[in-house]
Amino acid sequence: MIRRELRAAVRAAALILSVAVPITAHCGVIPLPAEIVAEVGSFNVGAATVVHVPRGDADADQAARYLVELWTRTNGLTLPVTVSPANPGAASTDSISFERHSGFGPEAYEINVAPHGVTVSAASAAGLFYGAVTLWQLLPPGGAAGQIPAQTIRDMPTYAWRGLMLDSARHFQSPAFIRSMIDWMALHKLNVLHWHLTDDQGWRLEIRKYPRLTSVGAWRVDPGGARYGGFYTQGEVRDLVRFAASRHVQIVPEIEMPGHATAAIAAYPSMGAAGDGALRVSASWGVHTHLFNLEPGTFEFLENVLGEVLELFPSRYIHVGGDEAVKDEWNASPTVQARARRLGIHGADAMQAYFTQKIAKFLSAHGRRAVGWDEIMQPGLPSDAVVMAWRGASGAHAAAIKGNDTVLAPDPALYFDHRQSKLAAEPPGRLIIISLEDVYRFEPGDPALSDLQRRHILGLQAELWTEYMTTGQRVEWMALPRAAALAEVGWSSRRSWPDFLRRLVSMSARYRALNLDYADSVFGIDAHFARAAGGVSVTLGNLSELKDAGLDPSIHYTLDGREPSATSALYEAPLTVPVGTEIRAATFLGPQQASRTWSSRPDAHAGVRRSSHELELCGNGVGLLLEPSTGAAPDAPLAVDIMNPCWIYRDVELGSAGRVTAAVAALPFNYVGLDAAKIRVGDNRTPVGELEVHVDGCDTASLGVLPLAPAAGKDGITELPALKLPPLSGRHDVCLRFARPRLDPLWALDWVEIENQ
Ligand code: TNX
Repeated sequence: MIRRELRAAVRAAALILSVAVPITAHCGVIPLPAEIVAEVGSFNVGAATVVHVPRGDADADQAARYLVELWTRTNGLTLPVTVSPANPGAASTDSISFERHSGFGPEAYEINVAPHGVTVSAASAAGLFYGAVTLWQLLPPGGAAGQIPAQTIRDMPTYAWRGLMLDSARHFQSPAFIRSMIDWMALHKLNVLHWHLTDDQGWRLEIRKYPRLTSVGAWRVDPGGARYGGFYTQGEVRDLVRFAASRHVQIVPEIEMPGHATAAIAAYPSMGAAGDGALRVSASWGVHTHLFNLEPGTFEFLENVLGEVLELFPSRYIHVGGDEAVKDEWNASPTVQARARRLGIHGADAMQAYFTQKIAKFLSAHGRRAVGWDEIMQPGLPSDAVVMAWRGASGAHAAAIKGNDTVLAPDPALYFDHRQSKLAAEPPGRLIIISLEDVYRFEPGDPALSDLQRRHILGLQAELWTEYMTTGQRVEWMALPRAAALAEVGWSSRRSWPDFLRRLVSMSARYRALNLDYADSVFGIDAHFARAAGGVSVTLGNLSELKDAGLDPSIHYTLDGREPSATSALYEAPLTVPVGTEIRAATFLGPQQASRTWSSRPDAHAGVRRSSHELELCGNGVGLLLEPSTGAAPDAPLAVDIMNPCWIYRDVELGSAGRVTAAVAALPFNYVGLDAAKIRVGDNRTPVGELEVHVDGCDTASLGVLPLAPAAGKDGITELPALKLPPLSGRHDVCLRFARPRLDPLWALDWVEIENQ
């Protein structure tokens, strides 16, 4: 009691001296806390600091130990955790105290940093935990001691659901990766891991009653002939669920139905609508047509599966998919049609509604709530079902008006399978750019909703679909730091893009200390080469976005192989260097290095060679960044529109006796559900096909072709023999397109060189 009065007095005094700082860079906290009041002085953290927790308070003890663990990992500082002394007066010097107080919201906390001590107060375990996470970030990363400016932080989230969806079906990640992901989610105060465990390409959850779901459904044969797969045992799942609870992350499992069910039906063909015993787990991407049927035995099967799911996952929410259920098989199946007639259901959409309602009722009866993709919004949807809006935000709007809870998860803004910049360093993914800033500027608020309706928006979530993310490491790159932007949108009531970028520099240092493979795209170096007298002209860039945000970035570089620092040469204008010179460069904000170090040693091809991702695509069908899975690897993934493998190289000087060389890859065409009839094939002149070269348009008579025969049947990247161009002059747009006998293989361009003597 005395303690509290004392604190109130200190606070009142501090208020006189303090200014409610706008958003300031002194705090490296992401997501930005709701309120920060700066005060006078600072608290020294160092080896003498002690962390106190109330006797018998296991939650406070856990939060305190997490703080200590984080400082050990990022600052090499390990502090003792002890029970608070009975006489609080004796504790205040050099101590950090976790305290339990009422009057806080479910995830809210307060941190008071004063020169004589720090207190972290909250009512709940989650509040104490988030207080620890914030306090961890108040100490600059790196040193084993430091100062935290005196301040009071009062914080709570805007939204309760701050999630990431991980697709473990298309590619499988190890339990160790999932554990690490839960850990770094918690560092961003993200609290829902929506775990996409089943799909056409794999069933990844052990179900004791149906062993074929994993013995058959967890394995596929990939295009190259390799068997690919894996699944999580129930023991592994229990461990992960327990670990997630300790990080205040709720795992919401997803079992897809009635579509995205190929793997399950391959394991148990009688559950399928087409009765196809020959169905295999798919190794193709896209929308498949295989659906579960509506027989009583199928619902019994699904309810038994869900029964085991409920035993494993304590989450109140269970996701049952519902997206992209193309109804061809239902429409074509006499059995399904007969069942629908008996049930008095008319039309395929009504059948899906029946499906969802039956499963949602089963979950309600077990005290859980169904979550589904926005296609579940059909007449009769139970009011406790949660709609996950992915086809834009309109599904969330409609759900809120109807009175259903909803989560914003829209494509493309929150689909992290899109690349995040045009830099060569981006791994495979979808070609549309969803930058860090795009995520940061995502607006979850919907002014058209009433207050009552707005309460149905539980929060937001980003999706990590893994068709093109073959490893956990790549998932990490695609997720970070966009998950940091997502976290700030979901948590913070105020936002500032420039300030976020400044705080991200500290956060990046923490990512490095935690060994996380994050993307530095927003700060990364964009390099362009051109041939010049005396060697290669090098242009370094990518600062405009940072400058637009009002920051003052600079690029420093070295030419002697040494690491660049803030005192290395300042890049001001394109440099000309001899061929073979090693250039190292990085982006700096003041003295702090913001990007990773970029390096290159331009060879004789630099300035002439253009990679596919530096060319324009002829159309905008389905743009992807792809790479061959075996054989010679490209420098960067290949940019290709799979509907139209065709590229434009703008404004090339074409003198006489020009030469075109190119490197290509034969990639598997493993896509379904596309309008394949629209893809031009059969226009080849030789059996394998050729790369056609046109100028001033793609429909002009081609100037010549590079036959693909030398690359046929080869893995990886193959350089084709050069094509001599007829005499030409002036600057032209050059179009390169593949003429080929069939869809598979999908020919893709890695790079092209156009030289003229
Ligand atoms: C659509 S979004 C899907 C996924 C794909 C994704 C690729 C949704 C509910 N379904 O099956 O992985 O596009 O971005």
